[in-house]
Amino acid sequence: MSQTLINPLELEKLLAISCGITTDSGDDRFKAILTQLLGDVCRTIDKFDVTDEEFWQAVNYLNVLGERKEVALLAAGLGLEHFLDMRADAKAEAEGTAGGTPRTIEGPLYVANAPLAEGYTRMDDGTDEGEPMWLYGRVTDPQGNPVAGAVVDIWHANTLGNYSFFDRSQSEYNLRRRIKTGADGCYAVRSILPSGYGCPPDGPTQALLNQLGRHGNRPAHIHFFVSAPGCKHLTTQINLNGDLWLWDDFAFATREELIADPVSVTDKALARERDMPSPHTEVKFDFQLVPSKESREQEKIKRERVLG
Ligand code: MBD
Ligand code: FE
Repeated sequence: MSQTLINPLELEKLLAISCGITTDSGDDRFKAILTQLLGDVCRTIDKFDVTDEEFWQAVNYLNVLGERKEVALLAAGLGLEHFLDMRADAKAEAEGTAGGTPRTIEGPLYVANAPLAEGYTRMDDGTDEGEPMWLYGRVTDPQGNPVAGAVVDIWHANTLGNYSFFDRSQSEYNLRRRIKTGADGCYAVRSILPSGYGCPPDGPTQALLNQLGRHGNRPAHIHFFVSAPGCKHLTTQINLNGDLWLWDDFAFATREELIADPVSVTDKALARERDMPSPHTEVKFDFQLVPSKESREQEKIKRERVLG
């Protein structure tokens, strides 16, 4: 089984030509990376004596993955997106720029340009009879001083675990909003408690997970981009405590510091003050941003994103 048939030198000769090592044009970094990656694929085929049928099945799988637009979903499920976080954390640690609220993955379901409000807004369109949620907190610097003019970009699923835009049955930008903080650094939204997400059961990501004996579920969570001039951009999520999948997220995004407790609010006067139904659930989460002078660090990672 692990008897290889191919001489490594012959493989290197093939790769040198197929990856353009023997030409002057093209991009050297790209050539080097592809040589490594393609070589790893070839060595894997040789090591496991991968059959032609298996190879063409894999080719077809990649086609289906692309057709269904699930490549980013699979990247999350295989832990590749989390691996990028592990590297970013290690880099920040090494550079002495670690600190603030921890990052965790963006995931594949962000939509840019959600409606922008000052201080407070409502995120749900009122059609989903979920548990009303008051989500609020403060953006500060590491010393605890409020950060004014921070933009808190929030997105989350409905009670079925579905996200607007990708779920065409929801209204435009439902459960997606941006809130700009005032002088107190505070943000607050009225929304509904989200449910956890499950991979499309008939999709290629779930099919692969099945072959690995894994599930494709995420605990209930809320996504955030938090940014402000002079601060390092933060991509993160909070997980709602008590969820069955809290420590068994198929996308590896849970972190101890990012767990928030949903608390039942029965104080009628407080509900009235918030213009919320009584009772409702509140979720409080504060963000700490780390200062940064580099404009590249102040923005989210460049990545092709949907524009509503
Ligand atoms: C999600 O909602 C999500 O956040 C991730 C990372 C993957 C799939 C669905
Ligand atoms: Fe999500």
